[in-house]
Amino acid sequence: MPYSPAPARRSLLKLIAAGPAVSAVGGLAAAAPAHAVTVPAPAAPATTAAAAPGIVKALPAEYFTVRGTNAEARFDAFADTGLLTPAERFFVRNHTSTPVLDAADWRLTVWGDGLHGRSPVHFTYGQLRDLPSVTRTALIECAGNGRSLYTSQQGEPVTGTSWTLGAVGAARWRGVRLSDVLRRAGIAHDAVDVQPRGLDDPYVSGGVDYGRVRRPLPVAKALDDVILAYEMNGEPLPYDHGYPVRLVVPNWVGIASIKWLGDIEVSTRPLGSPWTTDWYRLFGAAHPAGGSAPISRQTLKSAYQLPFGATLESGRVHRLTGRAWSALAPVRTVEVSTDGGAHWRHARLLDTPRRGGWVRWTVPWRPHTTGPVTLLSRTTDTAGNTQPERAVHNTQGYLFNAVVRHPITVV
Ligand SMILES: Nc1nc2c(c(=O)[nH]1)N[C@H]1C(S)=C(S)[C@@H](COP(=O)(O)O)O[C@H]1N2
Ligand SMILES: [Mo]
Repeated sequence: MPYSPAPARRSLLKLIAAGPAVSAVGGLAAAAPAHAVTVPAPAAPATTAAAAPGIVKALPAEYFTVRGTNAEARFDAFADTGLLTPAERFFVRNHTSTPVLDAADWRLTVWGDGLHGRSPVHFTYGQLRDLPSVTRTALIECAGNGRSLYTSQQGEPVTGTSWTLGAVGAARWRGVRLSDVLRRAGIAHDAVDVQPRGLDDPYVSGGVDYGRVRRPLPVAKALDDVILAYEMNGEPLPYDHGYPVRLVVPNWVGIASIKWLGDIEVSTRPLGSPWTTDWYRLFGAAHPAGGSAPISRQTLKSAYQLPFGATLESGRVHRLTGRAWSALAPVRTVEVSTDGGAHWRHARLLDTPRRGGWVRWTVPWRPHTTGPVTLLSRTTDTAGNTQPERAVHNTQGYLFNAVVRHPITVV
């Protein structure tokens, strides 16, 4: 019998009393709980903040572009960040709105026929914090990061949030291994899938209620490197990033990293959800009828930390910078072209490449003529994956991996 999270578990506090505007930013911020247990500090409102319904933190226009219920980080502005993306600069992808939960009455329920005892097992926040902790740096990148380039660069229509390149960030996550939690809950040898589910509101689109955000993971991945994270860059998770506990699924598409974790089903039969059937498969002419298998790993990318349409002065040396990353293997090289792809040279890597992390790179360039220029960058990883000239189209615009054509003007 499917387990349903009790409404009492969702600490919406005074929000419900506040009326129908439960997801209003002001309402959420105003209702930030004053409870004990490490509660993230609400961000100070910025004067330049744009409105994104349901996002708690401030979204200053110099750092974010609001896209519906989501906030994209400005990739060019990553130039002043290090290897870790500060939490207040991290993109937010919300299907509905950020629930303001209270760690003190939060419970994780692990349930399903894939447990020895077959009855649900509960963990409080305190119990999770008492388990051995692990810390690791991982990128979270939306499957649709770069989606708008299918259209702007390849002339192909796609559906979904029109991200440019900023639906990605790197953080140092601390939490407990999902494998430790599943073993303590009594996962059976014949379990094949686990399905984590969020406590945010059910996702309703086009009049269809798809239920709470959830997506199955094969047991092999679940027992490998997945973390139930309660800290991001040394602080409690911010509300928008899954407080009190989220999944972090390294190298997989962002949707796997379920925020505001409420329960995990453990099953002896393969599980599905709209997030593996309707979405997060590759549909279109280049793919099997009915779509590909559900997508899992992210791909590789590189990009300049420069606004699209930037103007650079002719006759002086510019230190161009960017980042490159691959979920498949450590980055090996980054090549750049400042003449639309006719000539390529190597950029200098500033960090030690690591699978699932990014490297910063730099290259000096002295333009001699004026006018429009297309800057290109192309990364290759140690497994031999390289960014192609064109990404293979899919109707929902996932896994864009092509060389980005970055327009600038030399004046
Ligand atoms: N519960 C829940 N988990 C979620 C989502 C969501 O809307 N609800 N969005 C997913 C998607 S599509 C992505 S890309 C990542 C984004 O994580 P972030 O908002 O912390 O950057 O969270 C994932 N986890
Ligand atoms: Mo995503």
